[in-house]
Amino acid sequence: MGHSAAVWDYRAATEITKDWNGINQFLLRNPQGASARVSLHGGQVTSWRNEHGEELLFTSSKAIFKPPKAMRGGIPICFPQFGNCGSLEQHGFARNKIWTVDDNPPPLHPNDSHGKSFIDLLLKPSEEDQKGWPHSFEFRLRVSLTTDGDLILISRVRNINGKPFSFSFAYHTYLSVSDISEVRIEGLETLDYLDNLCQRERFTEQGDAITFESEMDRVYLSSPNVIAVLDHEKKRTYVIRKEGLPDAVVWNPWDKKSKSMVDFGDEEYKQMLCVDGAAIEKPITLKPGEEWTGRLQLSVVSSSFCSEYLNL
Ligand code: TA6
Repeated sequence: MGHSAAVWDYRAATEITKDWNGINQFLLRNPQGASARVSLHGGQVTSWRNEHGEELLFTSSKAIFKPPKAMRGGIPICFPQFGNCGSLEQHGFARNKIWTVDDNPPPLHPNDSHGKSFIDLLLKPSEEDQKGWPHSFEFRLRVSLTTDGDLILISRVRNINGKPFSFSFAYHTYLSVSDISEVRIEGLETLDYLDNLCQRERFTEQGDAITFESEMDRVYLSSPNVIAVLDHEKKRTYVIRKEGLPDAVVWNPWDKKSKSMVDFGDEEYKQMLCVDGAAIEKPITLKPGEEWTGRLQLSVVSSSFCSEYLNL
């Protein structure tokens, strides 16, 4: 009888630990040694490492790990409001909440489970939340790690209310980069964007690729579903694939704003860049019983291979 290759038990590959606030966090691993960590605090991904153990997400050395404030780094989730364009706190309340494990989520496509380490989380509004945002919803989040080391986030927001509601959304993704002045974004050329540094005035992107020499805080509209962030120094490219997320936020605070943020180092803007899959310009509206899905897949490829990704 031939020996079958050791089958990787993905369920067993999920380790539960408690952070220093006693909040559960889940460490997903794959057979190649890559990993991702997700906290019940905000359903926030707080780490994503490649098979060499290199951290791919930025976290500030001054990050505050004290709920309810979301920690500065990883992938906080902005819901049901992006930014301060609404009556709620900046970026909504989801990132400040303690989520629960979803033991029995409605099925996803088999491809979203097969050969992946994953964890399913659930957020339901508290009575307190409903005072500020009077809507009943179920927010299901699956975070998974593939055998290739890709990080996938699948959000499903269901309206279990008696009446329609609308929301905006972003995966506020803090990418770790070697030197911001050596980074370029491809895929957002010629698009219109709302400039948060100019009262959300609308402009059209002129440049071929986006490069950085000052503060940037923009919402690129109707962006393609594949965007590439090229880090020349590290000869690597982040390939961002998104579905159900028409907009892309690009944020780097640069020097002045960095100094104004207590949970961010003055020079740290050089090692991070936020590129968020988002739905902002046209809020998502759900009728009772309807469900929205927003999918983000992050991959890292060596820069010499990136162009073929963009032709998808
Ligand atoms: O567009 C990104 C942004 O809205 C910026 O304006 C900046 O405020 C950033 O998010 C961080 O927000 P936070 O509330 O986490 O400090």
